Amino acid sequence: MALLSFERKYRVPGGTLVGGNLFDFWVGPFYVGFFGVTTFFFAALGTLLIFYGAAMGPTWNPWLVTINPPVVENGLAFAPLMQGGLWQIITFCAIGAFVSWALREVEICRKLGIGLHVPIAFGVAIFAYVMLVVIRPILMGSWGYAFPYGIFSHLDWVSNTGYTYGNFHYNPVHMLAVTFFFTNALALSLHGGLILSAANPGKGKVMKTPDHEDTFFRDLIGYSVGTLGIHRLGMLLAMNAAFWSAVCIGISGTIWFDQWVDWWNWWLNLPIWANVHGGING
Ligand code: UQ2
Repeated sequence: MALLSFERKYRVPGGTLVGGNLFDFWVGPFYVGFFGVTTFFFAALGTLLIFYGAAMGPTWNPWLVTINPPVVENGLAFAPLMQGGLWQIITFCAIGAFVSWALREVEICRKLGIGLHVPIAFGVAIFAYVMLVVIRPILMGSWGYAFPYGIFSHLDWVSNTGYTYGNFHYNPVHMLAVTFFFTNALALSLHGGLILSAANPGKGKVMKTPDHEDTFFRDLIGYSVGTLGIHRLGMLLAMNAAFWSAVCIGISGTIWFDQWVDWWNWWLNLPIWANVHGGING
């Protein structure tokens, strides 16, 4: 079955969360739905406001254009448009667009009768963004702690925020998140490599099967996680990477205020050696 006729077979009505069948239609290959309309609205408005902010700013250099949040002194109040108000509206549009996109995914899943794994995984990425620009700023009492929307400016924010806590690599939850990111890269490179190796056995030869994939890893390490298992593992690793990233920044400046290296003093202060002569407590 050609791809388009296959898709037409599964272009079923229903499964919408809101709006009944009012928005239950496609534009070309794209399902619209109520949340397609809201995604388009928020994305278009947010993008226009970014260009408006750029037009009001000192440069069109795409590396340097930045839409800054209000100053810290502004607290949690609404700010004048050119002093962070634009950032506040753009943030609202961004969250509106991301959540709309996730709900449009949910509607498509319901139409197809498949699980909600994709929107749930995307939800963790949205959570990480919301942690940075809403939850943490509110817990710290000012929108000024959120990051600016610009290529260089957001990198400067990450650098400054990291150094505010000494060396962020000493944040134990940052360690956990980074470990998930790296393990995710390992798992995807193993998986991508394995699939491509089975699909490309050499010119003129027939593609190999999952049996060959299992056998490769059983020969190599005595274990195959399996064709379904590798995707479960991938989802687990990716979601944990995003989740613990959100937690590691969320606890910085809200429940932990010191240099992150000082967190490890609990180790130095363990009673086994804390009061040993010549130790850190004399
Ligand atoms: C596998 C398998 C796949 C895979 C991969 C493996 C047939 C096509 C990559 C091997 C993965 C293992 C053993 C898990 C490694 C664990 C971590 C934490 C990286 O067995 O089944 O399906 O793609």
